[in-house]
Amino acid sequence: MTDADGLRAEFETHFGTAPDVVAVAPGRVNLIGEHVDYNGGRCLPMALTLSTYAAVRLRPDTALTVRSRQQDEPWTGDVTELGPGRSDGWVAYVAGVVWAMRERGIEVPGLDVLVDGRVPAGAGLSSSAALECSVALAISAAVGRRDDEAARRELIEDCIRAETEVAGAPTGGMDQTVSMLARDGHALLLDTATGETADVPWEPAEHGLTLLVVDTRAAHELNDGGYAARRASCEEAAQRLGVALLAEVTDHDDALSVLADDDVLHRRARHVFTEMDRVTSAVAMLEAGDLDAFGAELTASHASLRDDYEVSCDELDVVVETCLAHGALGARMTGGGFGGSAISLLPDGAVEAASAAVALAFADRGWPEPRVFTAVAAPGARVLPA
Ligand code: GAF
Repeated sequence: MTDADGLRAEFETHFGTAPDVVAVAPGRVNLIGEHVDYNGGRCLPMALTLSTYAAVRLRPDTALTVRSRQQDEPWTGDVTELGPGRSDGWVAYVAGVVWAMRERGIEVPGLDVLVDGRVPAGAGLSSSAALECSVALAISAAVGRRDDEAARRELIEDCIRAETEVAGAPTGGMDQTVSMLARDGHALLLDTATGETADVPWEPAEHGLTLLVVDTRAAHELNDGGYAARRASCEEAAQRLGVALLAEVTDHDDALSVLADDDVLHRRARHVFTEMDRVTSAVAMLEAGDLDAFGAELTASHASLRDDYEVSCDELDVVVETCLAHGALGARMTGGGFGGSAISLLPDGAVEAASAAVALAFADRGWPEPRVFTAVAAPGARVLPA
């Protein structure tokens, strides 16, 4: 039985009939371009095979029932009474999407929803975007909307509103965009200033390399203040520099001298400026097939996130140091930070030893065993055939 078949069967058990639509949407890792999406910069995420499934059935009334295979209790409400402050926890991501779609004028009636989240929550792998995007795409298909890039871009905006306005995590949109638009075998180069995207081939196996993901299991939340504080610093720096977004600054040295009197703002802005430059070099290195140089950009990104942006933690630093000591071409934390996951680009033959060394380093420090897996670039969200 496939994951989708299992979900359909469970949906029928709970709701008495089959779902109208089942959709799936992936989590992600970001290869490079961290904390630049809310600054108008470019980032390079890729979708994971780890995904969330959503089964949806339209109702003849306005009742909304949301169930999760990972939660015991269902949540019930009414689609006419959703919005900021009306739901919390994991339900806010689902109810938020329904609210945002209705706000946009889509006639979403009452719904029965069952989700199956296979992206570990709190791992910095965008379980929330996977949840939002699977639900949004399933509802969109169920109400008979077309599925093309323009429609998906509207759904991305709905998912971002769900996350920022209903779930209360002031995130930047990278995760929803890659979950909706990723292509198999490619990373997605997203220019957050224009919304333009380009598919960048990501096939490290052709170079004898593997991308390793390590979920440190160190707590990671995007709506507990640290993330918002970083975003606020960037906004303050932009204001002092007279621009709307830091990506608009053309003379970085000059801007940094303007911010020199405020050590924190100076370092936050320096991370953003240098990270935007690293994305440009990293993409050029990838296109040139120079994975050694690409890896060096990853490691430099980590140092900047650790020292200037201060969003790393001991667990992430230990993963990076251990992987580098075991032959990684590059390694860095990925996603928002404050815990969560790190990525490492390793020669195929070094993966086993590096994984074992990371596990040992964690055990030595009395930390929970990390979750370690290899990742290929997977496709974005899709509706599954009935
Ligand atoms: C999280 C956010 F959701 C993204 O929007 C992005 O800001 C990322 O942290 C940091 O690059 O994943």
